[in-house]
Amino acid sequence: MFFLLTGEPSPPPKVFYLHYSEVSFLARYEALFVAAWLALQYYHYSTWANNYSRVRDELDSPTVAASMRPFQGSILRFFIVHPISKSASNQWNPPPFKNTIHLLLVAGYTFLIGLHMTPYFTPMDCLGPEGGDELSFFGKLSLLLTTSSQSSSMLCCRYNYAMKGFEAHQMNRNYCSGRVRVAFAGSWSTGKTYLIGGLLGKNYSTAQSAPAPTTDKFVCIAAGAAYSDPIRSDDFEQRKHCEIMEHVNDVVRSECGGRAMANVLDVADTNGEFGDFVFFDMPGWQTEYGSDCVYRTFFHQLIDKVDYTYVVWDVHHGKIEDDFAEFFRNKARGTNYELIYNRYTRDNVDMSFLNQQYSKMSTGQEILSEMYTTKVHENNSRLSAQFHEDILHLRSKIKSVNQTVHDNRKKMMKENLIMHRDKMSGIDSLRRLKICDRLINEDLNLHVKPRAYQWHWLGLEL
Ligand SMILES: Nc1nc2c(ncn2[C@@H]2O[C@H](COP(=O)(O)OP(=O)(O)OP(=O)(O)O)[C@@H](O)[C@H]2O)c(=O)[nH]1
Ligand SMILES: [Mg+2]
Repeated sequence: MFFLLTGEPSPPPKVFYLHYSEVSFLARYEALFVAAWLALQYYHYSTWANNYSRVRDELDSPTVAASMRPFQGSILRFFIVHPISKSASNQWNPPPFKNTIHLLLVAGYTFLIGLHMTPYFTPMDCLGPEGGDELSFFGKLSLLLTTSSQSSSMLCCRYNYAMKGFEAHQMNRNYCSGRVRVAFAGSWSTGKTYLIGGLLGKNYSTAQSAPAPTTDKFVCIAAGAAYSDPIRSDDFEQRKHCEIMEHVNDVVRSECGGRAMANVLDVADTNGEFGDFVFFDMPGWQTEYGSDCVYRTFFHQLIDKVDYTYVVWDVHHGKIEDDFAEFFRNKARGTNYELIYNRYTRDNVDMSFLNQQYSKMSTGQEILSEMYTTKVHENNSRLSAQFHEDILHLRSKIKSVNQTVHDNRKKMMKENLIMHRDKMSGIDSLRRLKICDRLINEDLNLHVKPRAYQWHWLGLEL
């Protein structure tokens, strides 16, 4: 039956091929396939059961044939069929093992049907408070048996599961879980570090003996920590907020002949207001970075991988270098980045110059207006009150970025899934495809409440 249906000389690979590489086709006609597998499973099971009942009757009868006797109580009795031919000496021939094929086929179809059922179970690794990472097997098992609702890390974990195997560093994780990552970029000495200090309420600590006027490192600042200092190398709880630095350096290594950026630093800060955020301070862009593969790639990749960038302009010289502006060309102002006019005073803004500079960053015709931009006044004795008000405003703006970022992450995840859904392969591809489709159609939609997965028992997703 199995052979007939597939019509190929080596049929099992053909059926498995469907489950490996043609999953979107398989998913489209799933009901049909499942019905066929069930029918075939039933057919082979009943054939087997029928054969076995005759074997059992024979084995149970007092006049059991000599050739059948060795099978009494043996596990092999499940694999044989009742002998149908006799030898020259009028003895029943040893029974052939023809029932084996039916058992194997039943197992095969059960396996295939199992593949159609696994999509309804959350991947084991995704169950748990932090995607199940730190849980023991029994911890996971106890979670399986309790009802829990869907957390964002579970959404993320299911996304990663669906996208398994597709260029992990490029797209997985960075759109997914974790804190909101906000970078402060711009030319040299425009006040990036100064602004971050204003937001945190104090300068972040790089533990340098002399205060460095110029940022010479890419600094990842994780707020909400128990201490303010460079993160201890074994404090993995804090370090994980900065893991993007390592991902960026992986790309740098692969693009710059194995060389990586050495000037990176992870810093912890006690500020609790931005406990959901990670800030990135960067060296101010200088023209010579454009020709240095390591610097150039690190800048580009970091800007690409953070959720939001503030480009800080000192309005005294609101200049942006051409090669730096290029990193923002395909990004949307307001969604991916925003400009800050730092050291603003009423009389020092030259909008036409700023617009000319801005045009290097954008592909559109949009004109900047002083009214709709983020300004931070010069912090001098005269404008200090204004400065503090601007910082308060910037703080609430950054907190509102949170929503934009989470929406964006969902959009990117959805785009990636749509792009890759037809390319899934592997024995778990049907499961990945269906988890992927549920993410696309339900969980990743912005204005729909994510499913609560009340049927979480045993990780069941219905
Ligand atoms: N008075 C005053 N000084 C400012 C203001 N913003 C920045 N500064 C000063 O400008 C100088 C440069 O500021 P930074 O914050 O170091 O600039 P940066 O963009 O981090 O510079 P790099 O790291 O070298 O790219 C510092 O001496 C700051 O104290 C401001 O609003 N008022
Ligand atoms: Mg700086």
